[in-house]
Amino acid sequence: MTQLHLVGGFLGSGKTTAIAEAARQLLARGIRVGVVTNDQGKYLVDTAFFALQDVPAVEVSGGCFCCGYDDFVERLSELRASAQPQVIFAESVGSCADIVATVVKPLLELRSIDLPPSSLSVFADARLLLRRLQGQPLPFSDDVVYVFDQQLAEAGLVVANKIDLLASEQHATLAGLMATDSVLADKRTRLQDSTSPESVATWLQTIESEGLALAAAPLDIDYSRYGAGEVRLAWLDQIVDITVAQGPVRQAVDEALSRIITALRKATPAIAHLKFVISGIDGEAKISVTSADTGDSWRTGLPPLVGDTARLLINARVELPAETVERVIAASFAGVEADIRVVMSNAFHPAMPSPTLRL
Ligand SMILES: Nc1nc2c(ncn2[C@@H]2O[C@H](COP(=O)(O)OP(=O)(O)OP(=O)(O)O)[C@@H](O)[C@H]2O)c(=O)[nH]1
Ligand SMILES: [Mg+2]
Repeated sequence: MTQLHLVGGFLGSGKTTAIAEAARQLLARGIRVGVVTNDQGKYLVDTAFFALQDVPAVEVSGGCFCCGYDDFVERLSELRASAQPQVIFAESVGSCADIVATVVKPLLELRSIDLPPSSLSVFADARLLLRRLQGQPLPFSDDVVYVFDQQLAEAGLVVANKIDLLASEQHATLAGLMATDSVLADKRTRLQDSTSPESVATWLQTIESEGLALAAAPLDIDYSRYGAGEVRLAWLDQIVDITVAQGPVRQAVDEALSRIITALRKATPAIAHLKFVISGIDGEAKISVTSADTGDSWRTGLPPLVGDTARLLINARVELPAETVERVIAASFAGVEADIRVVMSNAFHPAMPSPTLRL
């Protein structure tokens, strides 16, 4: 029987990182794995990332699982036929909530595909979750924070991720706040570092072994607030070629990324997730920045890029008008000494959520 694990939670919370590590561990045990990625956009860093890790991945793009339920079911069938996975992870787009009513229950009750989900993990960046539970403001508007809260409220298992980025004395504080929170107290929760194989192994054990982790009741959610939160976020997907007269192109790519990150941080603290796949002749790498990240530690992920050209796939999810994000990125490129060609650019705000089904 194929296991289907649903993984949700806010943008940049670490879903893909945890799934990729879990997939590595399963593959090492000889278990076939597949992934369904999901996004409002069509040119997805996450799908490219799973391909880099040799994990079979299909995508539901151009909308969330709930608004593209039929597409989701079709992609699941396609994945089963092509990769015959024994375990499937489905990562919902980080702006999506109400998964229990629109995905879990339809899969359990309608059986249009014989693939009842085994778990629903909802990830949150431990730094944001701690602030939220301490009553401190998050760098997003109230409607976006409403989406963050609703995601947690429907979790079967809450994963407070990136725990390694909190001081050790804050771990107990966070665990204590989760244990006494009116919404989270009844839920299974765990602190996780998804960059640690041991920590991900424990998550995997939890979702594999317990037929738990599916929230019992659908959310009582206000769709106008949820929709308002989604619509406030801008999506920008771009493919950009950067070429210099003589390699390595690394310095120009470093400068382009540095300018984009600095300019977006200046424009807003509400960078939900800014991610890049950088491809050069010597390999590919993913780089991410979220609102909780400061400084330039992103730079450590930059590959050598010894050739004279590199391609960037950019996925920016930021609380700003979409045209502002596009303008800020264009202005950042203008200052870089290199030939920069924008191959594709798509900037938009997601539509109001309109689920295919709601049970
Ligand atoms: N230090 C640390 N970094 C992490 C951890 N989990 C994820 N990250 C980093 O957080 C960033 C975002 O991780 P992703 O896995 O892409 O997050 P995501 O939830 O899939 O993001 P979206 O798909 O855009 O919603 C990346 O830079 C990861 O390397 C963790 O447990 N600890
Ligand atoms: Mg992801």
